[in-house]
Amino acid sequence: MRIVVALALVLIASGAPLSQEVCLLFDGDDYIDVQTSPSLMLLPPFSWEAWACPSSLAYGRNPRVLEKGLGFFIYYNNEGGEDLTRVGLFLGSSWTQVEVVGALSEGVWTHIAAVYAGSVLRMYIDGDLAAETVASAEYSSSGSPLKIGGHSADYDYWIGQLDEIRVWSIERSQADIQENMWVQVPTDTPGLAAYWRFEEGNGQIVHDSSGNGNDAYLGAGPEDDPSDPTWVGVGVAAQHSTMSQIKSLY
Ligand SMILES: [Ca+2]
Ligand SMILES: [Ca+2]
Repeated sequence: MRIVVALALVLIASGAPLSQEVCLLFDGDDYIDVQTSPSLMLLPPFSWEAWACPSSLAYGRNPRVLEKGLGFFIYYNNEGGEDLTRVGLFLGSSWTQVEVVGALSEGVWTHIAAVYAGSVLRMYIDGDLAAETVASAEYSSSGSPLKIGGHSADYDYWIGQLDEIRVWSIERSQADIQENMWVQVPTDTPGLAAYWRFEEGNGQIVHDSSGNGNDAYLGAGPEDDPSDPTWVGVGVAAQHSTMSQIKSLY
């Protein structure tokens, strides 16, 4: 009976399932710079999320899933063996962040979401609330590019796969996160500021499926270059079977 109920919940989610996915593999010096645009000049509330599958966690610094200058980030910290996954944003004159130990494993896809509505910063791991903190200093929207796979100052590169990166101009509830982490989000979804599905499978351009035009090229330039992440299949769907989807709903 539990399985029947869970499958029903999957089916009522808003988009098509994440199946037959491709994604991008970042090998330790790869990145994507998304130039800022009005849709990415966010003020609270806003939310950001990604699927991440590290191929190595041995890197001794702070590999980035994404970072937007003095704006917001998701990264992994293992500088002293801490094994921390962090989300944060720049408030007032310093970073405010929350963290959780042991959220990531090599070769395993994990969903990381952050929500900031102007007073509390929350982090969700695989749809579960993992950490939160009061955070009420003023947020100034950053005009920096949104860098996927690296630190804004060009270091701390991700080693592994990334997929389904979404930025929202609204507060996403836990139910929103849980219901949509496994499915494609329709282009006209209210509050969807930017959305990279990484479904192109070839070429230099990752398209923004939000409708806001935040397309970007791979690596350092629009031609093939050593900083290009590599198209690989299958993405998120590969390591999350139907059973793990069901498990995630309980
Ligand atoms: Ca994908
Ligand atoms: Ca390139």
